[in-house]
Amino acid sequence: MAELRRLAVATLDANWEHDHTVPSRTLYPHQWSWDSAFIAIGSAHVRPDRAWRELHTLFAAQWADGRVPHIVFNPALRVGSYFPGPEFWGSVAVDGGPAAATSGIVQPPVHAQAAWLVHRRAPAEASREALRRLYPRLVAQQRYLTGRRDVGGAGLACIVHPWESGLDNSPAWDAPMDVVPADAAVMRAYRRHDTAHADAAHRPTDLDYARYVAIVDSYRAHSYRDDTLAGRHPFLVECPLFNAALGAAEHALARIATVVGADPGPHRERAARITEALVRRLYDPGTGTFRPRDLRTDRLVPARTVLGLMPLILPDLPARQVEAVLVEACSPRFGLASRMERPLPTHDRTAPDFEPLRYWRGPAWMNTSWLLWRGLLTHGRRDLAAGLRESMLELVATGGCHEYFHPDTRAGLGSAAFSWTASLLLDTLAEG
Ligand code: 9WN
Repeated sequence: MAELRRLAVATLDANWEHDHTVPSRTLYPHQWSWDSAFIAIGSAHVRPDRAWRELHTLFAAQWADGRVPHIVFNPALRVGSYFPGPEFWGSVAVDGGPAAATSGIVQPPVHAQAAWLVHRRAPAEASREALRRLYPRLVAQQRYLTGRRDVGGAGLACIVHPWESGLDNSPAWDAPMDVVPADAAVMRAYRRHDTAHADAAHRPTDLDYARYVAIVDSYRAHSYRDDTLAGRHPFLVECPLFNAALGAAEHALARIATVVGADPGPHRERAARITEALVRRLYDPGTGTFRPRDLRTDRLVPARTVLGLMPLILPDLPARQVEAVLVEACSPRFGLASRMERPLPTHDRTAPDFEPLRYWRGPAWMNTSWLLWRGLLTHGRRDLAAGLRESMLELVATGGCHEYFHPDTRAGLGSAAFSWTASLLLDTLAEG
């Protein structure tokens, strides 16, 4: 355990870049939104100053409308150090964009929960001050997502790009992506940076990338405006992970509000409304699963992925849905148990399109396991939480601080020194 802890701290230190942590020096050399939240949670155990710095730096790039961009670009890096880079997004030309160059899309709002966990780790005047600084920004982030992004008008936030889910090429997006017009040949005009640093067979395909580019092209052409998305935007989906994070953020904000002298009541009310909408819109009583809703067809997507287990992070998830998530998680599809044979995969192991090596289409990832682990603790399932924790530790003990892992052998895949694997390991170790 001491060895694992040392590896995690060394990984985070090596990825620290003056005011933020890069997810990976090779593959992702800028600052990413939900990575920074996960990184702050682990950094709090060893370098609390950096944990707060990480969050402040990210929120300094918040847009006037409240959106927190999914990438904040480091201007010191050479052009071409990541695709798609700042010139592709063109954020500096958009009204309401920050001074820093950023992307124009968001990622799951796990930041309020991160801020709360960082504070709870060592509550002191400095951390209360940090919460006072962040609170209005976190509230603005929620207002953006529950307001402008409620494209379906039913009380949930809609994602406008698979990158916004954080699980970019999950089989959950296959059905909505199939109808996005694109030609893989478009990618000849660009240079993918990821396949120069990772095995192309473990990454999204060129056709996936052609569609990613087409969706951004469409959003950017409308200056990243959200008011007329319905009817014109090629990808509009309500995601269970994203919306579970949205609800959990209101619970965290209620706690933060009591520390900073604000009223927790409205946060609790909003949290209850989000949970109710999530159950109403994304829970399918027929299969007992949560699945994303494609707003263009108004249907739940067919794939059963790890996204469907994420509503467990909501403390007010009704008992019936808690049980349903546990049945799905403990089934052969995901293999959760108090003694786990294999790590938690990101896709249904029994599905014909399960791919053990390709990114979010099967491999085990530390963040989805960590979210489920936190959810199990929230709902008092200590036996299953202990089993999952054991399996997460084994994963890193076998594969190192890799980005993702083979779901059978636990061999490390992707980047070899990945920040959130390291930081969430530190958090997992601390709760032993
Ligand atoms: C696109 C940084 C990010 C993570 C995402 C992960 C991957 C980017 C990419 O890396 O996405 O945002 O280039 O593939 O899918 O969850 O935040 O670690």
